[in-house]
Amino acid sequence: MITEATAQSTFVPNYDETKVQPFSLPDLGDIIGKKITNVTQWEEAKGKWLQVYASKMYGTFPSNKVSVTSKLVVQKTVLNGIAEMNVWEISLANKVKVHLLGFIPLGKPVKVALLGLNFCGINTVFEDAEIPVSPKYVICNEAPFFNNHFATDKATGIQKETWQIEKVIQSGYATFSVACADFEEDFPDGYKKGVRTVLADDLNLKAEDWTAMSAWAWGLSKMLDVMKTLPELKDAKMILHGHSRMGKASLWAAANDNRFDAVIAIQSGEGGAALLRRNFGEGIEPITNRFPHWFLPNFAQYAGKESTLPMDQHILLSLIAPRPLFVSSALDDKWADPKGEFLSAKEAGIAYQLYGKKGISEENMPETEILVGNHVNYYIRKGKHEVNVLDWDYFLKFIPKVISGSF
Ligand code: GTR
Repeated sequence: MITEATAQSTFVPNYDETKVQPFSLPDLGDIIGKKITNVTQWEEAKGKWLQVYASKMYGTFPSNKVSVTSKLVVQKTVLNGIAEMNVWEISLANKVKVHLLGFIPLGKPVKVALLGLNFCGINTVFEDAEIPVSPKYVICNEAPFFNNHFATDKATGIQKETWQIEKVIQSGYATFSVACADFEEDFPDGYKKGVRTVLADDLNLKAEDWTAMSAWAWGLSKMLDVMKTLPELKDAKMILHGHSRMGKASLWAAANDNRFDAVIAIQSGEGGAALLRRNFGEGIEPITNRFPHWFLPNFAQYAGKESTLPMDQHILLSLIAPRPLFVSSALDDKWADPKGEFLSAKEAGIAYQLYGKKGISEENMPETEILVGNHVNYYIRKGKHEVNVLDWDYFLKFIPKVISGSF
């Protein structure tokens, strides 16, 4: 049975650096009982850490294969002829229908394809009336764009600032988006109509073996299956990006699927890049109370006892090594604990070093709008919890380095 939140939260977030309790972080080698000094040992430890995350936090990431078939339902030239917009109707195991929206620059080889989950339906990402309106429950609910949590055709393009499709295309990159709700609607009972229930037999998993976070992460992998078949993308690096809860899912997806060549985790906070042991901003108690479907029920038991967890989130980031990683924060997004995101990204550098790559050498958090790091990048800007055009300026500085491999 899947439990739902019942307890009233008494959680009071700490926003005072002087009240952050001292903590020490688990070592990468803890899981194999010895200090890790080379990639072979780390590769062995990696499998075990993935198991820890799968059993304590995110649940199983499915390994059974399912059929993934796609049918192009919309194709047109957009943005004054510089890109082709496509919508594919994708069928998972001939049971679950997903819509993937993809923009491919025309007339030049594509070196990068971005993929991200959207919160509120593919028609919010770009203004075009031909993009189908999702029939799924979404967390957005602002009238007149949404009606009782269902997108209307008025929602077309309302999140275009977040996605910056035109800017990305002008930089020469392809960009793809899929709604998290196509895999699982984002509420505690969402699993009942999502992949965790409908594909239970195909994946040989019970709904409670995994979580919404794993369903979204696995969904990204299935979209990658389709993207890998597109001739235009045959030489493209595949870069995952995600904001907030979608940032958490992106990190978990990339940890499991190394076909993702790089990850941009934007303000992913608690359960994403931020250290769980740092008592600042959101904690395990509020996140598991408000979103019991995101994590396994046993994760909630670590609220207030974070130091007893075998892992912390620098290890999730380490699982992405040696692939380039970009962790980004926003100054006013204290709930996501920017410093906890920075420290975690910095600590993950240890895994990158095993591969001869460099993480972040700066000891302290950088000032706003200064990009630091090498294979692990970090930046914080002024302002709130959102993705904006300034963020994209920084992501677009990172992407050429992913292409060239030199940081
Ligand atoms: C918040 C949640 C965060 C973050 C955010 C979002 O309510 O507490 O962990 O995921 O939602 O996804 O925007």
